[in-house]
Amino acid sequence: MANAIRALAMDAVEQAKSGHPGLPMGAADIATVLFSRFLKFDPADPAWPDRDRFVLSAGHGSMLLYALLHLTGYEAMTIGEIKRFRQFGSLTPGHPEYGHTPGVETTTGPLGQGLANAVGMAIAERHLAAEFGGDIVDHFTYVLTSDGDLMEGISQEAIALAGHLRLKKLIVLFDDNGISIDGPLALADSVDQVKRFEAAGWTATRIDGHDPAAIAAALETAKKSERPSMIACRTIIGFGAPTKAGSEKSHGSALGAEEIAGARQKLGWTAPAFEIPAAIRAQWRTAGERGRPLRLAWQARLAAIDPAKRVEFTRRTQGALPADKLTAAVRSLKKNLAEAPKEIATRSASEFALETLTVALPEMVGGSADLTGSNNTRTKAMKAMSAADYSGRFIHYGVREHGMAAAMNGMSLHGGIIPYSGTFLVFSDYCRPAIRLAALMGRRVIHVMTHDSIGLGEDGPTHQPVEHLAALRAIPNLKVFRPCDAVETIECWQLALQSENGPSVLALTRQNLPQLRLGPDEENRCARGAYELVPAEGGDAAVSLFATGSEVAIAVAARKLLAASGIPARVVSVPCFELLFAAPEAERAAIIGKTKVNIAVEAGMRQGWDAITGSAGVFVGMTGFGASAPYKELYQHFGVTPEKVADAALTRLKS
Ligand SMILES: Cc1ncc(C[n+]2csc(CCOP(=O)(O)OP(=O)(O)O)c2C)c(N)n1
Repeated sequence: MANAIRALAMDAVEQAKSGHPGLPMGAADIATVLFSRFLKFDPADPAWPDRDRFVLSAGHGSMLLYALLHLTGYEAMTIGEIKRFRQFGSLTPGHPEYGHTPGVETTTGPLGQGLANAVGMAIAERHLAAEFGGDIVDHFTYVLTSDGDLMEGISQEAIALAGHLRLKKLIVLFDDNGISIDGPLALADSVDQVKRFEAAGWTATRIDGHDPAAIAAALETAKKSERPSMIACRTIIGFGAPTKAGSEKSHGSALGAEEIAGARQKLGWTAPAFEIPAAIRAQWRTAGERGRPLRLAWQARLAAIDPAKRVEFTRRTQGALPADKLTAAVRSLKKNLAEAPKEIATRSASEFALETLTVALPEMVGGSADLTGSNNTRTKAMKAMSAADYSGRFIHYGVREHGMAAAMNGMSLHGGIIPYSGTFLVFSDYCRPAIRLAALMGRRVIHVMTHDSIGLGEDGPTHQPVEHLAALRAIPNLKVFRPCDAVETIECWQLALQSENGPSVLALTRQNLPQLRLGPDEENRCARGAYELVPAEGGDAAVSLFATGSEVAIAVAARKLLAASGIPARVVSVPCFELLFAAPEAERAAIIGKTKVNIAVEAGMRQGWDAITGSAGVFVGMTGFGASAPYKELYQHFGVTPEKVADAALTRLKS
């Protein structure tokens, strides 16, 4: 059975003339034992909520997964798809892509991410089991990792968090082949991975990864462990290849006809390319059918639980929002602000919103990378999640931004949870690879990122984001929200929650801001990405002032100065570029308007703004790094002030 995986991997890579045969050939025995005897799955229902998850963290070994999906009977994964490995539009892209290929649990390729996603999946499993009961939620999360996964820094964050939370249903199979691209691992690494995992609170063991009995025994033991488990499986990369096995030469290129012929001989595999002998195919099909009765039994258990609980479980796992509750929550929050306006930081406005939103949406699971008191992401009622109580809805991620963001992706992929986080905006750099994957996979994860500009003041340039808004806006399918006051903060939260098919970042201030949206207003004015907050007075607008977040108040003050000079100016708040750019052309043109002078105000870099102001527009913001000082002084020093904005408008009007 394992040789069927090896043959398909060799043949598909050969046909594509590119790909990675080494890992599938080396890890074939591990995968065969796992898929034929342990993994709870049903190819007829790839999204069954209580299936075991299998994450191929070493995504370059994608042919391992595609071969398994084909052999166990995932209908879509035909031999034709295997033959079209790495071709445009096939179900067999170079690296596994979530949402593209049924049976692929997460997009992997950037090493380390899959392992950290799996930690999130295992957290989600424990949390939902605590909430809905072990009858309905009770599955394992298995991960296949490579040396590369374990060398990446993110793996340390993931391993430490999993060990701390004692995620006993997480089992890592380490393809311990001692080879990476450059050659033997000894060139760059000498970590004892078993000791490393043990130090992080895992059960860890070392076995022969080509001995099915040893693999099965280790998995049996791991399933009974009270801690997460790591099984280091000593394997030979490219197992079976006569001259390239055990060498980096089998890692990432086609083996060549001669080597493949030699491997067939060595493995005793006589079938032609892409053909699987009937008896072996039948064994694999039997392996694929094991899960059906388990799924049916689970469905019967689900049908037998309290109907209200079943409805809620189904809603949660399908990712459907409780629309009425969300609308009511937003309405009451906005009513409250209309009656008693608040001059608060948007991070505090976010906390104010969360107090109500997290009650309306029990699927929200919050957290912070050790900045809870600064990010304001923990509400009064939220219990911390811990190994002793997985029902807690607040995760103290520790100082692990990257691991946090990747675990959130895993929670979202698992289903049943809308994860949101907290850190400083400047540390979005530490989350970026995972945010990019959330965007690529179209997952609803929400990052609360506070201290969003020089407005944080005395912590200085190391902590003051300047290029981060532009850098985040450059990620496709990511919504970057920068609300200007408490009302916009609520509206942006609503939009982030409703953003079913993509992640969001909420960039929030440390410093207090005036409430600019006054009076009752049920419309979500942030929904179009930008809107005229204050119209021009005393004639048609000669100047449009565009701003986000804390700089909107500066634009409003500049408008007043211009009015005093007899210049009518309008202020457009731009809480979300992505939504504005997604609006129909005519609507976008109307919002942007056609005044003689366009000025953008943002305490960040100019990059990206020309799409709104035009290249002839004026930008008032940052041109380099910030400095350490009280924030009001910094705004003066860097010239992000109403006076500078008004001066710029007057100068431009005269030219
Ligand atoms: C973050 C990241 N950096 C670099 C790469 C490129 N890359 C792909 S596989 C690999 C290492 C291969 O070694 P290993 O993980 O042991 O896999 P094996 O050779 O056993 O297949 C590298 C550096 C990547 N995919 N992701």
